[in-house]
Amino acid sequence: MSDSNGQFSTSRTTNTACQLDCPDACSLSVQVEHGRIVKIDGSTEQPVTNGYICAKVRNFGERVYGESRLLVPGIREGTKGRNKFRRASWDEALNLITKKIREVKDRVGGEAILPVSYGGSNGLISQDTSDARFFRGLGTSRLARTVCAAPTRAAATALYGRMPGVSYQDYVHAQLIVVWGANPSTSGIHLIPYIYDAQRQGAKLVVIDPHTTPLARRADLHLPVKPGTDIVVALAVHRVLFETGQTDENFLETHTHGAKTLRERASKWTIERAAEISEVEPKLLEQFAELYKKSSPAVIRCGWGLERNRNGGNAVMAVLALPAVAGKFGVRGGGYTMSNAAASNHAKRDLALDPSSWIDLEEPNTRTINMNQLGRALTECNDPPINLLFIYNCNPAATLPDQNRVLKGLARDDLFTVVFEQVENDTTAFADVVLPATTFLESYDISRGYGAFSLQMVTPVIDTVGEARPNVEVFDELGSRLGLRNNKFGSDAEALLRVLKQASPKVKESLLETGIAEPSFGSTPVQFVDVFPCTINQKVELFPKSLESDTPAGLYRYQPDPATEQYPLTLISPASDRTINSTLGELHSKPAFLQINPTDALDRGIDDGNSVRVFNELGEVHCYVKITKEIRPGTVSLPKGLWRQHTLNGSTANALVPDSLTDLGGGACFNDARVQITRVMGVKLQDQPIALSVDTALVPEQSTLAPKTNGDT
Ligand SMILES: Nc1nc2c(c(=O)[nH]1)N[C@H]1C(S)=C(S)[C@@H](COP(=O)(O)OP(=O)(O)OC[C@H]3O[C@@H](n4cnc5c(=O)[nH]c(N)nc54)[C@H](O)[C@@H]3O)O[C@H]1N2
Ligand SMILES: Nc1nc2c(c(=O)[nH]1)N[C@H]1C(S)=C(S)[C@@H](COP(=O)(O)OP(=O)(O)OC[C@H]3O[C@@H](n4cnc5c(=O)[nH]c(N)nc54)[C@H](O)[C@@H]3O)O[C@H]1N2
Ligand SMILES: [Mo]
Repeated sequence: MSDSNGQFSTSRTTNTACQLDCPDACSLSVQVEHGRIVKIDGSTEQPVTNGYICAKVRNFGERVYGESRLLVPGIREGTKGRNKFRRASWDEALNLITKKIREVKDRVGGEAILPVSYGGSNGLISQDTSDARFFRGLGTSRLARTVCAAPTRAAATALYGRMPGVSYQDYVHAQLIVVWGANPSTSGIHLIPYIYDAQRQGAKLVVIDPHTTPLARRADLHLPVKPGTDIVVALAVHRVLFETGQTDENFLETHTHGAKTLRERASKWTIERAAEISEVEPKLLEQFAELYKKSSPAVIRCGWGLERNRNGGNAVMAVLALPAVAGKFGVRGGGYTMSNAAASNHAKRDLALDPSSWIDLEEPNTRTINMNQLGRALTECNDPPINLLFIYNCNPAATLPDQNRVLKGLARDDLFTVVFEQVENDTTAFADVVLPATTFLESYDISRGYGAFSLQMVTPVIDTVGEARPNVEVFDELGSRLGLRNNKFGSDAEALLRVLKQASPKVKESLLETGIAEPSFGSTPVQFVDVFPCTINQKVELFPKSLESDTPAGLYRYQPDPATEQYPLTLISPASDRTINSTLGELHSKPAFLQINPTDALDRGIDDGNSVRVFNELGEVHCYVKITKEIRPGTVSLPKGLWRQHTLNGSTANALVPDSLTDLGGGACFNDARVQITRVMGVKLQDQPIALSVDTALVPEQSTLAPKTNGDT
């Protein structure tokens, strides 16, 4: 938190932290001239950032001052779905919202109101402070925030009680690095130099991914698994470990429960059987098992790509169980890395920063709606129906499964929808009222990454743009207007101080003075030396019995591929380097490409650059194709985070994604869509750069609230 040039000069550089939904949580240095951001760069406050950042955040100023930025509140004009609003004052907009909330609450009850937020790009102040208090006070329906990491969280909690993972910095100590269902070259770039360093020092690299990711290209072994089959790959390795006596019996005895049952469930997964299901050559599976068996330190970077299917939770359990069974803990660079936000049990106790301690109101016992089934909730719920939606920190029209059902729900005339957003997007298109929100460069927050363990201060570097307001103030104000007066959080700065009061003196002082605070176990803990499982007895629960009845097929049991003759291809949609989820999509106008393997393209008479129809019983996407061997046969890929403007018919991958739930945790099955593809005859990208047969009915029109030229400060 320095202001190197003094606060009165026209040019100053301020240190802050990135708040976006990425494991890396970079520390930033932002240069401001005449009140306007001119440069955003990485700083060295957070050691892993090491002075460099991704292009997305480097260019974040384009979003802050961009054409799509919401500058003032707006009230809908005309049909829903068109992003047409008339300008309103905050007072008028908040009055209308208050009136509607009262009306719905009195007529139907609080449960007819549903707050929709996810908050991956929000810190400890801009989510779960005055917003949580407000919705609790109203007794609204509750939302299960399951769109991401629900299965990985369930698995990591059950096995290890969210034990902190191996830090990026310790990857250089590993002899073997396994990158499993993660693509850090896009989704968390600061891990990459540590992996390169380790390779230079002789470490072997294994990548398990249906894509030939940039790391797969540099790997000693690449296992191009069929999506949804990681569970059998991991169980086959367990079987090898158990059958060849390569388990660490001493560790299993002292530190684990349930190894016997895991062994039993793994016993039928011979290499041959696993190879058949995963469609990976048996030789590669064998080599992987051998390499894992003999290497130490060995670390597994488990990502999120493998969780998003019907076997995802069990797959992650089987993967995370490997270091326990093989005895890989207790050395620097050995063990696993999953989400370190999931290490918050440690952090909460240690840093004493726990949302439940500052929301001084119990959650009401109202119904819970799984956000992955929002479309169904909006179109089918009758007990009572949802009459009022309050959307913030989330872009459901673009990011949730079964997009067509979500859009149908959002288009309901009898639904009153508030969207509190930074930019006009696919969701604001359906709003009755839009409210302009600040970005992380305009308000206070406390950022916590899920790669690093540290907490960081997020400091406003510029004044709020237009009439944008921080979440905490708006929910406070709404609470006041509705008579929920108690215990206001105040401004974002006041809320920050209130939250910091809960922290230990050491953490508070460190955050205020240096902008960063580490938990007491430091930033590079060794698993089973510095940190231990937070389960009962501090043991690894290799077979968490309580989950057996929660999983459709039972623990560690594979559920078969749902592909049919009609829909034989698996569609996946991993992270792209252009957006963070859908955030920043407004800055990209180029159309998206579907990646398809040459054999699948040939079978269908598809050439590079053709436009195709990708479809199943839920919907269809019209887009261009890129033929590439980098995606395995039988699997096709579209980027996640697309906006409706990025395809030819206004549908994204989510129009093809079922709203079925993962085996554990109620997660989304984004990588479990089955589709067919046909060529749209005679149309190539170079022939037809603009939309073909676009269904314009729901494609948003031009902006009416955003500035025509770049905004003010
Ligand atoms: N640039 C950028 N960075 C991001 C994000 C972003 O949108 N853009 N999003 C952030 C968020 S919210 C998250 S959760 C993380 C996610 O970060 P990652 O864990 O890297 O997740 P994904 O990009 O979804 O998928 C990673 C890899 O999994 C592969 N995959 C898909 N299905 C399977 C499968 O069944 N098995 C296996 N083994 N692999 C599979 C994909 O091909 C992909 O290469 O990234 C964060 N970082
Ligand atoms: N097809 C497919 N879809 C996916 C996935 C996939 O793998 N495939 N993965 C998904 C994953 S990993 C995730 S995490 C989800 C995320 O899905 P979302 O939660 O919808 O995340 P974003 O798309 O980033 O949208 C967040 C929105 O919040 C707004 N916002 C940010 N900060 C604030 C604030 O302080 N106040 C207010 N009022 N608004 C704010 C931003 O402007 C942005 O529009 O998407 C999922 N969608
Ligand atoms: Mo995510």
